[in-house]
Amino acid sequence: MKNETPLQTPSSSTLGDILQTIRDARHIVLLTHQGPDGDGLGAMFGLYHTLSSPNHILIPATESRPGPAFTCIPQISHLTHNPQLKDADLFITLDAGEPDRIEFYHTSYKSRTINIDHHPSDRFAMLNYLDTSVSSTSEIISAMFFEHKIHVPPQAATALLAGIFFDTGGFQHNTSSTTLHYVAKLLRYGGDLERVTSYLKHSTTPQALNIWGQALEDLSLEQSPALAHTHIPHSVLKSFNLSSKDLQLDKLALLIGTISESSFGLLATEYEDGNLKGSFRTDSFKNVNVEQIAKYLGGGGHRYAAGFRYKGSYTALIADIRKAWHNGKSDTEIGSVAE
Ligand SMILES: [Mn+2]
Repeated sequence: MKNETPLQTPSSSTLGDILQTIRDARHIVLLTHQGPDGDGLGAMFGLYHTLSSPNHILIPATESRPGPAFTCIPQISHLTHNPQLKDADLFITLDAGEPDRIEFYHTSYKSRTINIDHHPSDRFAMLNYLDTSVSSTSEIISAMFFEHKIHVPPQAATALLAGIFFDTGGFQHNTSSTTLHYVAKLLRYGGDLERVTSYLKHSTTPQALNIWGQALEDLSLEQSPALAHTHIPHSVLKSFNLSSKDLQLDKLALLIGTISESSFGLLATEYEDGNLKGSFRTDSFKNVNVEQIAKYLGGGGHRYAAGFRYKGSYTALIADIRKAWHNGKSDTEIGSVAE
């Protein structure tokens, strides 16, 4: 932590303070770091599409033109490369890191600047909201909207999904259960993740994303063991009338296995009434052997990916997994969780 300067104390602000300051301003310029990326642009356009109104002008501005992949962000053509900086009563710097990396930024704007970032950064602005524990600046903007019950239009939802997708490498790292919960909410607000992923050359069907969104909203985290789990009831599966392959449930299971607060993940699919198919996934660094737990349940697989079939309710299954875990504690193969 660096010392704050005594003359003008840069403050740590809440998302509520920040929202109020944005609402009180009329002419707001949105800025990000040089060579704008998916997160900086996603956060910018999340704000732009949500908060713009005739009396409330938001201007997303970059010096350089972003790469063609970012045309997945709706109306990115509204980006200005020649903004009217004099007229601005507020600047918002997004995903910026240090002030000298920010396009169009000048230190004289400090008393009119809000800095929102997930990088370690000096508190160089009047209001600063810094959280290095989250995936992205777009996740912070999503939190601000959801915590204050602000309606997020579909175009903003798509922009924020693009930001989160970009900074997590397609949910491969820094992805917490909160990140995925926000992703689910953004999908429900009409965010088009398919548009985002297809621009980044990963094609996933709308039906798959729809069912993923439903499953991720129901995600739970257990403490002991640290299991992230969700299930797809038979009624939901039937309504899609597609195979688990078409719904890309293997990718969903993989995604649940990446959640940072958990040691392993479970996706349970009720393929017939009262019959579940379970998929465990984990990462090598988490030091859990999911094959041992699957074996206990009559299945198999390998250390990092294993499956089983189970007759009974989802609740009973979770209880049995807990039992398997605690019985296996003496067997270091199952329970040797790195702390
Ligand atoms: Mn970022």
